[in-house]
Amino acid sequence: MGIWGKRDDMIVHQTEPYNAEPPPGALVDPVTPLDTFYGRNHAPIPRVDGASWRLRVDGMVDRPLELSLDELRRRFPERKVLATLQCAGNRRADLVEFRDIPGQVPWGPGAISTAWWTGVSLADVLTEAGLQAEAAHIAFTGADLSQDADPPQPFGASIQVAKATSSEVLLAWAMNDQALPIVHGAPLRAVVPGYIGARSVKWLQRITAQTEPSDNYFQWEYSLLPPEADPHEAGPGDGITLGPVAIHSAILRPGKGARLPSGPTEVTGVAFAGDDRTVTRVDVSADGGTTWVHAALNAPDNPWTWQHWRASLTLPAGETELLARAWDSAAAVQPESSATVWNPKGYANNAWARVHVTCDR
Ligand code: MTE
Ligand code: MO
Repeated sequence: MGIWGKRDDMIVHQTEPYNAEPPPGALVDPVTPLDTFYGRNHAPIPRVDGASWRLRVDGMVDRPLELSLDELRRRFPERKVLATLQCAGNRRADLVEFRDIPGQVPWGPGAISTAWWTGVSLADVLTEAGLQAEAAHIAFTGADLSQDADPPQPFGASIQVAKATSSEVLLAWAMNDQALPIVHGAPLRAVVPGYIGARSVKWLQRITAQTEPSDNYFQWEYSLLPPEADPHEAGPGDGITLGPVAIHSAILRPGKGARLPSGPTEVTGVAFAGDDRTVTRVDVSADGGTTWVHAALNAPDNPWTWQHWRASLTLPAGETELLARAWDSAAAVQPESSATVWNPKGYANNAWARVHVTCDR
C-alpha cells in the first residue's frame, strides 16, 4: 500500500503536500474505491482531534452555532449523495504541452473521482442557524495552514447562497460508508457537487454567512485568467472565479500509448457534465474527427455524478489518435483543443480527450 492508504500505482506528483492521482484505467468503476480516489492538498495534512473539534456557524445568522460531531449527527437528518469531485487543475499536463505553466502540479486526467458521501445537508444547518435574507455567500474555512498564501492562511472557499441551500451540498463525515479518511478531510468536510473540487473544503472548522465572496487566497486563486495575464500580478477580482465544472470527458481504455491489434476495438471512458447538468451524448473518433461513433452512455445516477460510456471502433494498422467529445444537457460541447483553452494558471482544461495508440496488423 502507498502513503495515505492509497494503491501502489498512484501517480504521486508530490508527497508534501500530498498530491496524487490514480492511473486513468483505474477509474472504470462507477464508485471510486477509497484507495484510488485522487488527493489534492495545498498544505500539510492537519491532524484534527475529533473529540475536541467543533464546527462554528457564524456571520449573518440569527443563532450562531457551535456543534460537535455528535450534535451534528443527532440534530440533523442524515443524507447520502453520490457525487463526483474534479480538480480544476485536472489535465493541466495537456495545457503545458502548448505553453509551460511553472510551479503548478502537472495533473494528468486522473484528478477526478466519485464517492458516496454521508453527512448532513448544509441547508438544514443554515436553517437551524437562522440564515439572514441579506446573506449572499457561504464561506468555508479549513484547519490546514497553507504557505502558498502570503501570509500563510487556512484553506478556504465560498459558494453562493442559492447553491449552499440546495439539498445536495453536504457536510460529510463518511465516504463510501467508511469514516472519512484523514487525507480526505476528517472529521468533517464540505462536499459541493458539480463544482470544482476546491470548493469542497476539507477539515472544515467554520461556516460563515456573508454579503461578499470569501476573501480567502484560494477563493480567488482558483480563477480563469486571460492568456496574456501574469499570474503573479493577479489578485482578487481578476479573472473568472471558478465554480461549476464544464462538460468534460476522458478515455479510460485503451490507455495512452497502448499497443493493440488492429480491427474492432472497445473504447471506454467517462464523462462529467458539471453543475446540475447531465451528459447527453459522447462521440468517439479514430479518424481525426472526420467521422464520429456515438458511444453507449450510462444513465446518470443523479446530476452530480460522472457517466461511463463505451463504443466499438475499427482501428487501422499503424498509429491512431482516439478522440472523444461529450455534450451536456445545455447542448454545450467540449472545445477541440487544449491550445484554445490555455490559461496562465492551467485550470479547467475540458478539451476533447485524446489517446494515442499503435495497432499491429
Ligand atoms: N480543503 C482544504 N482544507 N485544503 C485543501 O488543500 N484542496 C481542495 C479541496 N479541499 C483542499 C481542500 C482541492 S483543490 C480539491 S480538488 C479537493 O479538496 C480534493 O479533495 P480530495 O483530496 O479529497 O480528493
Ligand atoms: Mo483542486
